[in-house]
Amino acid sequence: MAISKSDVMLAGLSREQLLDLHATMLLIRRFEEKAGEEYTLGKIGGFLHLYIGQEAVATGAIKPLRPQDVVISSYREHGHALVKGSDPNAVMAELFGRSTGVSKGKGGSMHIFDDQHNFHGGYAIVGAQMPIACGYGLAQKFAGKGDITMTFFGDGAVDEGAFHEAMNLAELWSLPVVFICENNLYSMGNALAKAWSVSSLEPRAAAYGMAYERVDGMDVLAVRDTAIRAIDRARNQSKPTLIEAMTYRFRGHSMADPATYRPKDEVELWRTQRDPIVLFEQKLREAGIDQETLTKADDRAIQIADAAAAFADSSPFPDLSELTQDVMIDPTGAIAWRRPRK
Ligand SMILES: Cc1ncc(C[n+]2csc(CCOP(=O)(O)OP(=O)(O)O)c2C)c(N)n1
Ligand SMILES: [Mg+2]
Repeated sequence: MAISKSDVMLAGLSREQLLDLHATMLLIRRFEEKAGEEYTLGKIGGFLHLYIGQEAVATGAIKPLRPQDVVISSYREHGHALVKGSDPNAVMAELFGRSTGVSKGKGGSMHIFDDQHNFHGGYAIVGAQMPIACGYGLAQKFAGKGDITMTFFGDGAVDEGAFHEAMNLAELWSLPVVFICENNLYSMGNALAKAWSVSSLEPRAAAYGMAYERVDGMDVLAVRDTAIRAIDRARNQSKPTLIEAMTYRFRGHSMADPATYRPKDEVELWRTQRDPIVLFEQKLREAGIDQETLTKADDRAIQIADAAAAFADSSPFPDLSELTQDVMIDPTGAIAWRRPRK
């Protein structure tokens, strides 16, 4: 949205737009912290992969999208869903496995799916979302409405065949897909230097002739700028881009991971010097936004996260009859959906 020159406060954005980015990062942070707490209390089962530390990537990249655009991600996806517009209550209820969850409590943390907001998963298989993103991109290209797909994955996913298949097809077929690798330097306990023969994704993009940009994933404004260029290329030229966002997860791989494989001073450095929210708040204060406004936004994020947990906890588990709903069955030999999509 264009704003008048006098409204510009920082990086071409108005106060309102800047505070929206800030509130969104805080929402993810406080939501994830609450989810971590509830997991420890035994309210959330299965695996739980927190996004804490990486908030600037989802926020900066997804905010400039339109509602019709598709986002598709990995198992570390709560933040992406929240930025795309999913209701925090429904996302938290999904983590709790309740019927009010965004996937009716049958998907859990790794399978958030919200058709209404065009958030199309939540994939637990590393790299699975990338060829699927190409499928969405191909459909969007045929539909000709200018919609695009953005897909998120980790540095571990680029060693999967699926990444290379997707990159090749996206460029070959000129698909409107934005690929965003959230390079947090580790895939589970494996450090990047032990996994990659090169130190950036640039040569891999070059191998497929694809546009590439590397960005500081702890700087929400830089991520936003980079994403806007890639979104524009996808929407107006039907061309893919590979973005490598340099970031760090502040917690273990999942709640089950004590993360002893990372040097303590490295973790400390990222947490204390590179926190994307702290860095952005410094910029906002320098631009003239007072601390009270920032604190109020944080209080609001805490309230939303607490309310989401209370909502989830008071929601029922799915009824037993739900067990056979929304699954593909084949009672007659002909594949049929038990509950056809509307
Ligand atoms: C095909 C496949 N292989 C292995 C796994 C087990 N696994 C789950 S997460 C993960 C690490 C992925 O790391 P990365 O892509 O860097 O994402 P991050 O967890 O850092 O966000 C692995 C190996 C899996 N889920 N799927
Ligand atoms: Mg990683």
